[in-house]
Formats: sequence, structure tokens, C-alpha cells
Amino acid sequence: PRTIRLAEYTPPSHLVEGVELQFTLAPRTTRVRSAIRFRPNPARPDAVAGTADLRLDGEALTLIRAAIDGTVLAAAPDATGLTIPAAALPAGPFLFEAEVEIAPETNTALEGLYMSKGMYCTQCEAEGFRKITFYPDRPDVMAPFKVRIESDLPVLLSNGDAVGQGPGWAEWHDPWPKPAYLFALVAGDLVAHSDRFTTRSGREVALNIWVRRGDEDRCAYAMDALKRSMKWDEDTYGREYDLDVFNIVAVDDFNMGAMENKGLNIFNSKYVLASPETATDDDFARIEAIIAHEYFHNWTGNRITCRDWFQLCLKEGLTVFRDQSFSGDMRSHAVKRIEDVLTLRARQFREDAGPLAHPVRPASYQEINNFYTATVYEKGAEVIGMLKRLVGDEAYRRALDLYFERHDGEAATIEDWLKVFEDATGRDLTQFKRWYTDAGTPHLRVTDDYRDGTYVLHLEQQTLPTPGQPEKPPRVIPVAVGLLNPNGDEVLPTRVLEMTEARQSFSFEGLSARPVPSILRGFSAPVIVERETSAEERAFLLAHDTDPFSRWEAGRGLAKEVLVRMVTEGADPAPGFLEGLGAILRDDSLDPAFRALTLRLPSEDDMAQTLHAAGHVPDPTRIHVRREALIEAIARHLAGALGATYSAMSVPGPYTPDAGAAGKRALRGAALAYLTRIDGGAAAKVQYGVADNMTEALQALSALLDIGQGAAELASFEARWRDDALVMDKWFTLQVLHAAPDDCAANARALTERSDFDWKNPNRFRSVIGAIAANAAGFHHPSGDSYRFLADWLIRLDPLNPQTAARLSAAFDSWARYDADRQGLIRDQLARIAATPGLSRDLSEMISRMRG
Ligand code: B3K
Ligand code: ZN
Repeated sequence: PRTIRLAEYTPPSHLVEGVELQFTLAPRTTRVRSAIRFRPNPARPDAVAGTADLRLDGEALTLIRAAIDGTVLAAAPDATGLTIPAAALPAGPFLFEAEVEIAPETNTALEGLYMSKGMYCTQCEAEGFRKITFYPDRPDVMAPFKVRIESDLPVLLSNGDAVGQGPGWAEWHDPWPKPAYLFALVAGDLVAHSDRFTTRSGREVALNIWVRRGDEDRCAYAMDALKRSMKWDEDTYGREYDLDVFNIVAVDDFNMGAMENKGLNIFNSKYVLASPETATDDDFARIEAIIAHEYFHNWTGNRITCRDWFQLCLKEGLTVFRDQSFSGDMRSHAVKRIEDVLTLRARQFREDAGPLAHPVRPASYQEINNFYTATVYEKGAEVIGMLKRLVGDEAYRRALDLYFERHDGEAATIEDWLKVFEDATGRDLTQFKRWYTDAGTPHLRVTDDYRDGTYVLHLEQQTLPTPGQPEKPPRVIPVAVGLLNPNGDEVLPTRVLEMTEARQSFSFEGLSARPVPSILRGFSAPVIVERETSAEERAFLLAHDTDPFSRWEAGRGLAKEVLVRMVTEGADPAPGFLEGLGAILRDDSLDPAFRALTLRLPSEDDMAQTLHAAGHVPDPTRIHVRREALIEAIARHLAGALGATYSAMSVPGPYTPDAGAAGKRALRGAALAYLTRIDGGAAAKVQYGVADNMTEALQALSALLDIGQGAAELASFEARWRDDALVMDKWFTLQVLHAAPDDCAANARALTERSDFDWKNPNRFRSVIGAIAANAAGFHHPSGDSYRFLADWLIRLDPLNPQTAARLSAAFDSWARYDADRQGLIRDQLARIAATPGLSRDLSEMISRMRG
């Protein structure tokens, strides 16, 4: 496969002034007629001089006819597109017309135009439009689109505003120039949940969430989230919606979460549909975040898009940053920050530490779909958070205003983005840019000393080599610190130290006693802090820190220390840790959601990552056994407090998904998980029996499965929900995720043998095949069974749906952490996949990067 490089970017030879598309839909024989008005790109002298060929992308298209200015073209397409020689092109602007045939019904890759349960839908990002018709399928070619759809299906949708419709047809016009990846079309027998929104300048916007018949009563929460998102973007970023209609469609077969097509967002139904009975609190929170994310893309992604796919973080990092701020505003900033850091460490730090490490702005790729990663998204958002911290809130807002003003309607780059910050603040961001170009997570070593009232923090940064990047020059790191005096009062409120050198010291004068430092408050930079510290000091910060993130982090540090010692030395759980946990559990002044997070132990994978970083070879089986022992010790030690919390946190009245109620349920659920270890499952059985919402039902069921019970509950769950695919996905997942290590592969295999294991549906595939990778001890079972199982399924899925196969293959990326036996077993599977004939570009790139 060919490697695409950022350094080789060249502007398109021709620009598009307007596109007209006409679709005549049929499952096997959809006709697509296109009329595209081209003109030579003034930025390409060869095109202006008439010596540049026109290259159009096109894949799996049957070309019926193509013409330029009415003259039929003889040119024949190759496997990836159509070249029209310069000699065949008129000197100035011209009209290119084509008619092609495609077969949406046989499109199992779910990219381009495909069918899901009788409805037509599209997914064009990143390069799916070329499977619909011949086009310069690159984000720097932006054009207004007119679309006519012909079909007997009752609902026919595309981007922009509806301009006409009649029996069997509809026409849409999107006046905002957009790249082809934002094109969308939907046709189906759908019903709408509708509402309205009036923008601050008085534009009346019709809002519709289109779903399959029967799902319309599960849209209210998503609609509410949409309206709050629209308002928030006006209030916080001054961004208003720009069409008369905003459509969202829920689709059952979808490769990822959702897609921000202009005016027509398409969602995995999992991230739209919710009712108290079918969705958990986490589902509600995720729906709110994804609805917001896709909506926010209207300005950060659509109005201002990316020049090329290397700039993906320009829209994704910024939009994630925006949706995180939104969720924080809607719920709790402290809790949201902790959750985001947990995700970042679990996914992005892991990625950065392994063979798949790449910069936030990659410099090369073979298949761009492989770069929709935690690094581009989540680290991309962290980089924006750092920028904001460095320049301050007010300057951030000025820079963003300038960004929208300067680049609206354009396809921009990271250089453009940084330039608006430089121009708005007068800062030089040359060094800061390394966050975009250099992969790897910096380690920040912290030491300190105190003499005569002066306290000095010594900071040292180091980033380990990553694939293709042996040298790592120092980065700008905003380190937010505070100081507490020995009686727990804050003597220095949060201050941001700007570290720019490999080593740097910062002094604080006039202190009457040696302070306790609170470092990296709010997780002010995506780095790994290394500091020799005592359990006493962590416990002190857990009790006294004023920064909620650092407070939680102190507890986290304690838990990890205890677990490391339990795993490596066979130590017993430290009583001080159990006491500290008890104090948090009983502290009613703390937000229940925060307490729930503090009670949650580091995951087994997190412990493997931690042990590996500390120079140990992690044994997943032993981590599992020792972590289970810690859970039991906590349960025994805190039994009384857990019981009291369990009763106190019960939420009376009908279910509401708000953060307050969800936080109580989370704490109650955490208490239940511990209690189940000592009561034989009694409380969990009762909770399962009376639960009127999915959150409490799943908490109970998971707790039971964790102690090897729950068979009766699983059966009743199945009986109740067998016809609801989204709920049954949870049922599938649970049995793999909560399986004992020895049963994990067997459970997963048995589930795949059921007739309702519809493996071509990505949600169902992930519910089992994705879940096995999330059960650390089960996945890394010494037999190698789970490795084989995953590899078998990747090999099977790849020819049908390369994108999803490639994504799930990343489960193997941590192989180098483990012992020689496990390494050998994983490498055997990677080799077996690599040797599979006809492997997709997607999967083969992933496997070869992991094999190194
Ligand atoms: N932009 C899409 C992701 C497209 C993934 C293509 N493989 C969703 C989002 O980030 O909002
Ligand atoms: Zn996005």
C-alpha cells in the first residue's frame, strides 16, 4: 500500500464551483448522475496553463457515461479513479457530467452509500464519497451541493434545506460550501421526533430526530441535549446555527459513534435512543456529549474544515475540547475532568507508549481511517486545553473569534490555527507546536527542597522515543501547582508554571514551614508525573487538597501503590489506604459522583501499564487475583460504611438522568459492587428485582456476575429484552466483560454461536469481540485462547468491514509489555493475520505497525 505524506501536499488542480447530484435509489442498481462545475485552481500554475490533468477519485463504481461540456469522454477509470488528460480539458471553467451505478445493498463496509435494515444511508468521512461518484474526494475542495433523490421510500433527506418534494422525489440545497466528506443522504420509512429552536438572531430552526417506527419515544433526551448544545455554542463561542433545518438520523449499522454531515447528522442509534428502562446513566451522558460534539462540528469542522487529513485534529481535538467543556457546564467540571483523564490514560497514554504511537498531527499514513484515534481526538483536546491555560480565557476567546473570522469557509491547517493565537496574543508558539508534531507522553520528574522559608520545585521532562521519532526536544508544559501548609491550609493558590526547558526550577519564598505541593492540578498537561512521595503525603492531599482533580489523583496514587505492592511483593492492603477510602466514603460534604470515582480502583489494564512503566513484567492473571483480593479487603473493612452509603444513596421517585441523581446512583452502585463480595449477592438480587431503570439493573447484574452468580437474572434479562438489539448488546458484553479469566474465551465463543449474534452489525460485533479485549485477565489468558479468538474474528470481518476490523485489532498493541510466552502468542496471531491473503489496507497497516 502507498504511504501518503503531509510533506507531499499539493493543492488540487481544479476547484469545484457547484455540484448537482441526482440519485435514483435501488438496492442493487442505484443510479447516480452528477454535474460538477470545475475551474482551474489559480494556485496551480500548471492548471491555469492548461497542462494539469484532472484526477477524480472513484471506487467500485460502474461508469455508464461521462462527458465534459456535453462531449462524451472516452476515458476509462482504473481501480481508484478516473484521469482526464489535460488535453481533453477546456481552458477555463467546464462542466463534468457522469452517470454511475452502485449497489448499496452489497456494501458491507458501511462506507459510501449503504443499506441498514431497509433504509439507505451514507458515511463519507474520510474517503467514502468516492464510492458514490467520481469526485475530487479531498477536504480542500469545497462546494455548494444540490441533491435530488428519487425513491418510493417516504422520507428522503440530504444536506442543507429542503427546496422541493413530491411523491417519489425530494430536492435539497446546501448553500454552504463543503467538502465531499460532509455529504449525506438518507432514505427510509422513518418517523420524526420534532422540535424547534430560535437562534439568538431570530432564525427559526426545525429540529428533527428521524428514527425507525417504534423508537420515537426514545428521542426526548437527545433532542433536549441538542437544544442545550445550540444554546451553549451561542453563549460560549458566539456561534449560531446557519440553516432552517437540523436533521439527525439514527442508524443501527454504523462503524463509529456519529457523523457531523452538514445539516444532517447521522448517528449510531446507540448514541441517540434512550429511555430510563433501556439506557444507563452513562449512556445518557454519552448521548449528551456526542449530540453536542456533532452539533459543534457545524462550526469547527464544517464551516472551517481541514485542508487535508493530516489536519484531522484541527476539527476533532477542538470539537472534543468543546464537548468536554459543554458536559462540564451541564454536569460537574470536577467529575468530568476526572472521567476524561481516566479515558485519556486508558486509551491515549497506552497508545503513546506502544507501537501505534503517532503525533496529534501524523506526518504519514496508509489508511486515514486508522488515525481516528485517542491521540488525535483526546490528546488533541488536551493540547487545546493547554493553549487555553497558557494564554488565559479571555485571550482564548479572542483567538477563537479571530479563527472564525479569518477562516470561515476555508480548509485550514494547524499552522493557521496556531497563527490566530500568535496574532491574538503576541506569543511565539513555535515550541508549543511540538505538541502537534511529536508523539509520546512526556514524563515529568519532580523533586523539591526547602530551606529558610524558600521552597523550590525542580522539574525535569523526558519523552521516550516513539516509532520514527528517536529524539524528543523539550516541550512547553503548563504545570499548575498549589502549596498547602502542614495543617492543610492552602498557602499558595493554583499558579501555572510554564516549563520550557528540559530541567527547570521554580522557587516560592516566604513560607513558614515546608509545604506539601499539589502538582499538575486539574491535570494541566497530558504528562506522567513521577515523584517519590510517601503514602502519608498522598493521604494528606486526599484529605485536604482544594483542587478536586488532585484530590482524586492522590487517592488514585495510593490505590496504585497498594496494588503494586500487593502484586509484586504479595503485601496485604495497607490499612491507611482502607481508612482513607472509608473517610471519603463517609464524607457527605463531597459530591457522590466524586466519591464513586474515588472508590473505583484502577483497572487491570491500568495496573499492567503502571507496572510495566515501573520496570516490572505485568502478569495479568496475578493482577486480577490481587485486585480481586483488594476489592474483598475493602468490602470487609468498610462493610458498615458501605451498607450505610448504599441505603443513604437510594434515589426516591421516578428516574431522571440528571447529574445529581446519576451521581447518587453511581455511588450506590459502587457500594453495591463491594457489598456483593460479602453478602453472597443478596443486596444485588434485591436491587435487580426492583430496578425500574437500566442503570440499577446493570449494576446489580454486573455485581452478581463478578461473584460467579447471576444466571437467573441473565435469563430474565434476555426474556425481557430479546427483541431490543441495543439492550441485548449490553447483555452480550456483560457475559464477556465479567467472565472469570478461565471462562472468558469460552463464553465469548458460545455467544458468537447464537443465531442473534449478527456479526455484520458493528455494535453486536463489538459487544463480544470488543469486550474480550476489555477483560484484561481473560484476554491475556496464558492459554492464548482469547488471542486466537480475536484474530479469527478479525480475519473473518476484514473482507466485509475493514474499518471495524482494523479498529479492534489495536487490542494487540500492548504485546511488548508482557512476558515472552504471551509476546510469542500474540506475535503468532499478528503473523497469522498478516499472512492472510487479500488483507485490507486498513488491517494490514495496523498489523504491520504493531509488528514493528
Ligand atoms: N468525524 C466523525 C468520524 C469519522 C470517522 C471516519 N472513519 C465523527 C466525529 O468525530 O464527530
Ligand atoms: Zn468529531
